[in-house]
Amino acid sequence: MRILISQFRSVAARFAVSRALVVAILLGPVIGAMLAFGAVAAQDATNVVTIDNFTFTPPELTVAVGTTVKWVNHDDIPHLVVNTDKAFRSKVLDTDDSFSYTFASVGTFGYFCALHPHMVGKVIVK
Ligand SMILES: [Cu+2]
Repeated sequence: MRILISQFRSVAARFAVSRALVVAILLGPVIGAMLAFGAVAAQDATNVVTIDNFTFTPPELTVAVGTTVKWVNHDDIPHLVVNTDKAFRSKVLDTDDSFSYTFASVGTFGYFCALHPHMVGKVIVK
């Protein structure tokens, strides 16, 4: 009887280990994907200017040379992103449309919406 119990414990212990292994194997890619998604999301968040309620947010963004900034229109009316010095100009951005521009030189790049010129923002490239 004692032998039977110790055999049972050994089987139970092995089962616990294998179950932990299965959980680890299953969760590995999930956690990896979550980390990768988090990294991408974090990177995106810093370089995105959202357009909402006739406002560019953040109104002032500081980035390093070579950074791509993406403007996304969340308003239900169209907007544009036009650089004051004509370095870049988006097409008309409808709801959820986006425009990206890569800043290749240092400077301060003011921009506005050609349809609503009171909407202004700037990107400072260092
Ligand atoms: Cu506009």
